[in-house]
Amino acid sequence: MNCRQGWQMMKIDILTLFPEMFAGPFSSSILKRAQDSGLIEINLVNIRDFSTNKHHTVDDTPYGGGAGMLMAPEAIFGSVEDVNGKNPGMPGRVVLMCPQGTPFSQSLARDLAMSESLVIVCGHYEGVDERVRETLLTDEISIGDYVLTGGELPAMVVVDAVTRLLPGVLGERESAEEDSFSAGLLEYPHYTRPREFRGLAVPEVLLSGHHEEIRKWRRRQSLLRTLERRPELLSQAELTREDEEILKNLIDELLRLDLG
Ligand code: 4GY
Repeated sequence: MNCRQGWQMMKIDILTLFPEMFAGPFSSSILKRAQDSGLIEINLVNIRDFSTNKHHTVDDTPYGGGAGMLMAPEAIFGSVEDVNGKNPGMPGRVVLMCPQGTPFSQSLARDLAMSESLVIVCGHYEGVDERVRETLLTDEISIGDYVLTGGELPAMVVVDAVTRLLPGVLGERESAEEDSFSAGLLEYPHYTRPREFRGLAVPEVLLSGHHEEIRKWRRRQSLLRTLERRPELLSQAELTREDEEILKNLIDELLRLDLG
């Protein structure tokens, strides 16, 4: 429920201690165009504005001791409640970017793209007070198994991946349909002009004009790449009978290469 209709703009609130970090990525290229044409509205909120102590601090030491500082609950609660109050009737998703979250994926991006609104909380220091997790969040998302200095870069990744899926954001030419992951496979190799570059030729089949042969070659290359680089994706991919036949042959060939 709380599904956005395609014609409605998506409201994205980003709660951060460093709003200036977003200026470059959000004012260039497709994310800029999406905002200018009213398909998304990005609202940057400085969490520090919701600190109520006289030095405007937002961190504190952990109960129980230990090194490092935590983000205290007060300013995060204040900023989430402020944006929720300004988005009446939009109980959208409230996401914390953190390494403990659900692994981000194209399918999670598709799911988020259906939400009316997103609130993304960018964590800092050693982490956030657990009561933020317990009561404010609908989601925790990780962009990968590494630790960054804050949730800002991950928030940009999520906004980018979600925005390009919204109807009207990509033109016909850039369309998301044929992407990597749209069928759960890696992309086939691409070539543009010239036909020969520094002695390196473009595969003959791509110059042949035989559309069926080209389609088959591309599909086989997608399957080969996925098998070699990301075999775990194959169990979730949408495979036809033809794909399974090609895969069987590829595995046979690879095994023969290994032995021979
Ligand atoms: N990886 N995926 C990530 C991250 C920084 C300490 C909580 C990640 O999403 N976020 O590394 N975030 C940490 C820093 C507080 C956020």
